[in-house]
Amino acid sequence: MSIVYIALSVDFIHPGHLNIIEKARELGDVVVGLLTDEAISSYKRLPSLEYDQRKKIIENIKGITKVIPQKTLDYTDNLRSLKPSFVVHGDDWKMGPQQSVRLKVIDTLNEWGGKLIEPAYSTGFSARDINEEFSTETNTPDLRRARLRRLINAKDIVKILEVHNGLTGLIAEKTKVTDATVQREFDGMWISSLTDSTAKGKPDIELVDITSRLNTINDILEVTTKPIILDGDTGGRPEHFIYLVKTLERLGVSAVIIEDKKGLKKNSLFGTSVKQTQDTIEEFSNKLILGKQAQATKDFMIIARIESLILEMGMEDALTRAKAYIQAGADGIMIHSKSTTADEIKEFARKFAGFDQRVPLIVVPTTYNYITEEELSQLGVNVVIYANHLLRSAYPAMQKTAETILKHHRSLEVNDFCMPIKEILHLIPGGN
Ligand code: SPV
Ligand code: MG
Repeated sequence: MSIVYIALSVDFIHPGHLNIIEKARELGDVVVGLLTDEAISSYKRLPSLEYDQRKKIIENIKGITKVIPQKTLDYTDNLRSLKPSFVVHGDDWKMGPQQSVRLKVIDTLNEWGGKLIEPAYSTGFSARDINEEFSTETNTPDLRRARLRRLINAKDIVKILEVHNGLTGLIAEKTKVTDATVQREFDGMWISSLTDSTAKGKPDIELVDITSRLNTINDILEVTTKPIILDGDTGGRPEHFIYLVKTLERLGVSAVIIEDKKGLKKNSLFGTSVKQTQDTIEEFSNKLILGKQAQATKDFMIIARIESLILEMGMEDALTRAKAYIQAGADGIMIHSKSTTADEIKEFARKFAGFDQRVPLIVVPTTYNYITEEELSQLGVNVVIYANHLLRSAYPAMQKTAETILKHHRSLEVNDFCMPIKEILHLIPGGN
């Protein structure tokens, strides 16, 4: 029998897939190249189901001989090792982002006289609508919580955007930019202490208590599906931190980042212009250990944030602390800097890459924001957090509107920079 190859990602099976599989079955023994998380996340959103779950579904479909991983969007490696007589794919990829992948498949098949078969791709419904519906319906706390680790494993760099309420959550959830080959979107959300406090008109000094922060988290959880990283400030007293860990896990938050400061915490970007005290390595490690012991799932992450560079304690201190916190069980290290150049972050990242025991590295390029995601990824950074930009862009816009109304004794002049009433009425579906 001839070998017939199909590549699938399948979060769910729809008639379009079954048409392809039926066609392939007529031609020979069907081998499915199941796209890994890594392959899928290189061009679109991570699927709701993990690779092994998707594999199980495909293996149980009639007429599938074998399921193997396809680790890139590019078919070449799998095709060269299998040398199938046929590849079957719906004709929908002749247009759009997969055009170049298709041409490469044709070239590769030509090496041994294989053929590309392209049945008409007509499902009668929108796979995209189903996908969006599906990701909301299957968004249990367990699935959401686990998604951050999956993303870190699958992607060169994970992109996280600051959110501080349901509406900004929706922006992080839905904003997409598409170019010729990929669709770009944010991977998850950062609930910043600075912007959560500022949005409430309060200073960023751990004054907004956990109950209030949990309300913000809940508002965001209700309308989004992407993973959440909470800015946990200092984590508070170890006895309180234990409760925070358990609560966040239960809600489906993926990670908490706590910083190694104690006493009255001030925002890091004040640096040494205000009094701030760094915790001792022993005390902070102890907090991490207690947090890890309190954790019930394997997926939740407790990330240690090092303030040595912020407090001008030096690179050696930062590196010593990173080693100690990893030893204490930290699932990731966030290294913060308020420098306007990326030099100290680069130096830290290079030395961190040489550690025997390595965990994901997280950075917050607010002051050194000329650096690109590509450069950060090359330095070995796993997660980049855009920590405050939605609130910082909203405030000047609102201020301008308030001033314009005062100036003109009416609101006509703000029309140009306000969204139309019709648009805001339809912004959130379900209101009419
Ligand atoms: C926050 O966003 O609240 C942070 C990052 O902790 S920073 O403001 O840079 O300290
Ligand atoms: Mg903060």
